[in-house]
Amino acid sequence: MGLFSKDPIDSNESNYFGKPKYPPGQYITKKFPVLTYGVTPKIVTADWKFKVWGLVDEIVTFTWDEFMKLPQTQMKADFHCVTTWSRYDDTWGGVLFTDLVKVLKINPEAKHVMQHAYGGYTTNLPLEWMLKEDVIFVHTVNGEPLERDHGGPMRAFTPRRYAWKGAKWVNGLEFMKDDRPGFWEQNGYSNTADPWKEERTW
Ligand SMILES: Nc1nc2c(c(=O)[nH]1)N[C@H]1C(S)=C(S)[C@@H](COP(=O)(O)O)O[C@H]1N2
Ligand SMILES: [Mo]
Repeated sequence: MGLFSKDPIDSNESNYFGKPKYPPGQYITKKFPVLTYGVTPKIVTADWKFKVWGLVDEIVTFTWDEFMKLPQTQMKADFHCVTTWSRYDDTWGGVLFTDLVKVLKINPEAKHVMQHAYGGYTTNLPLEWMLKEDVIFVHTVNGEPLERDHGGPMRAFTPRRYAWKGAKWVNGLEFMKDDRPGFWEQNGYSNTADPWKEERTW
């Protein structure tokens, strides 16, 4: 079998947030392709920093150890890449955005969030969508440390959106009043990125 399996899929199944398990136009893969634009940063956890700025009452910088002291969650979810492959039922471990925000002082004017990453990648989402209960900063996949090519030591993952909405090597969040396009959003990918509506480009 090649990279993509075209086995028949049961389109009656739904996922945990009520959407069909298999979004239109996606193939199942058991491999985990790497999609990186540009360099692959090399970050060790001892040097890793995660900064929160913009419309917050206090700028905060977390070290790795501080981030690990936040509540840790394991979650089964599916990963949809805009280039039409999807991975199903991996277990993702890390810190939920909803747990992170509990220790932040976000200004009520903040309506949008920019994820920033080592290497300069960015991606934007409305704060309301970041607050979905499955948006997670991942350091562990299926019990193993997240591989460097996949964003290790830490990446963001937004299961309800195409995967470019999660920054690999994530190192910060910027809270904003107005929306601003991130890297792929400036280069033709959809701003909203809903796999069930096939919002791939704009
Ligand atoms: N920092 C960074 N994050 C990124 C990307 C990237 O190029 N750089 N690519 C995005 C895209 S387009 C996808 S599909 C996923 C791919 O994740 P993977 O390489 O682990 O499969 O990461 C997203 N996050
Ligand atoms: Mo992608």
